[in-house]
Amino acid sequence: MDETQDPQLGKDTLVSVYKQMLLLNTMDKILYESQRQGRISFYMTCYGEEATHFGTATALDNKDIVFAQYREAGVLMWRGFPLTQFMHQCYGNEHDLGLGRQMPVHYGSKEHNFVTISSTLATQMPQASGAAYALKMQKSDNCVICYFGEGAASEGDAHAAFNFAATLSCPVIFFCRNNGYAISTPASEQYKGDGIAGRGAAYGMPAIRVDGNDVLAVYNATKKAREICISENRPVMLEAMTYRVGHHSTSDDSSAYRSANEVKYWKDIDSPINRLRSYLENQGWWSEGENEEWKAHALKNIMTSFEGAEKALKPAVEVLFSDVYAEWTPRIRKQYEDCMKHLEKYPNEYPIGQYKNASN
Ligand SMILES: Cc1ncc(C[n+]2csc(CCOP(=O)(O)OP(=O)(O)O)c2C)c(N)n1
Ligand SMILES: [Mg+2]
Repeated sequence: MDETQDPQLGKDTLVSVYKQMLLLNTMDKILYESQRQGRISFYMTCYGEEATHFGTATALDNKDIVFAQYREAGVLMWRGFPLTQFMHQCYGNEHDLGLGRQMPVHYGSKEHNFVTISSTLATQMPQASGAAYALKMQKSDNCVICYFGEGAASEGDAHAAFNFAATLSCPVIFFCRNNGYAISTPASEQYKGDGIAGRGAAYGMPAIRVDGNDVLAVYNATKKAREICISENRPVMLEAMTYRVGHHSTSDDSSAYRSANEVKYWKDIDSPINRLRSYLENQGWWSEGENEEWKAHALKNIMTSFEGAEKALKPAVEVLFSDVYAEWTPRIRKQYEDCMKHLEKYPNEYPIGQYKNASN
């Protein structure tokens, strides 16, 4: 390691980062398995990409606005989104901030300046440019960070976002997680050029490419990008080279299109978690005993939140119809009334006892 590049984040911060990486990993394991057992409908793991989450999150200000794709749960975790809320969202229960209207992992939290995730690829990108433009008009000292996959970068919306941000001089970090795959399509079939960073120059943006498995390098690059964004009022393209160790989602089986050896290399040899652990151990800041203790503690906390979320009621049926319009339109009211009549007529066909009663 080049000592001059060490950001000297100190023991407390780096141990917290490492602990959260393990916590995220453990949460992924439990929720992935729970989908396999039919307890939640869907899940996406973050395995292998932990350094991109915590390297950026630690370099940002908590008021910087996050537009994420869907594989960035660690950013939200770092900002203090509680485990219970992660679980409530994946269960879509009555405590979920989105009231069960989204698929699992589509988190959002106004309190944490984390805009709700949308499944439709790249829609967050022009929105991020717009939000950055708004920050600029408000003469704010904050910026926007927009996470996207190298696959999403092939969408038309990505071009619109880059060009608007560049021409309107908006303070936004476009953070590409280049994890090698867009579901089953390898990066080698997605573009012929040199990845995503190379596109920065074409849009008139400074660009940085970084080792996305090195949390300290991601921190340094994000810190620099943020500085440029805010002091010069312009977008920066940041490409983190990493690897998606897990399947794309629970709807995918990646053994159909990549070798077990390829995955093993990134999982065991070049994992961001192992790299940070070596750093901590070399500093004398972490030990095997502490590791085991923390893993057990993390699992226990996750299981407690998990069980609580599983037991909670589903949201009231009524919320299927609310929050689209400030006031219900006659058509929505009619749909609501028809739905309630239907449920009254066939009480045994639906598990209505699992749903919160609108009146309680
Ligand atoms: C507009 C649109 N097209 C296709 C899809 C289906 N889809 C979901 S994720 C994905 C791959 C995205 O890959 P990438 O952006 O590299 O992100 P990663 O999953 O690797 O993190 C595709 C094609 C979608 N959700 N939206
Ligand atoms: Mg990808």
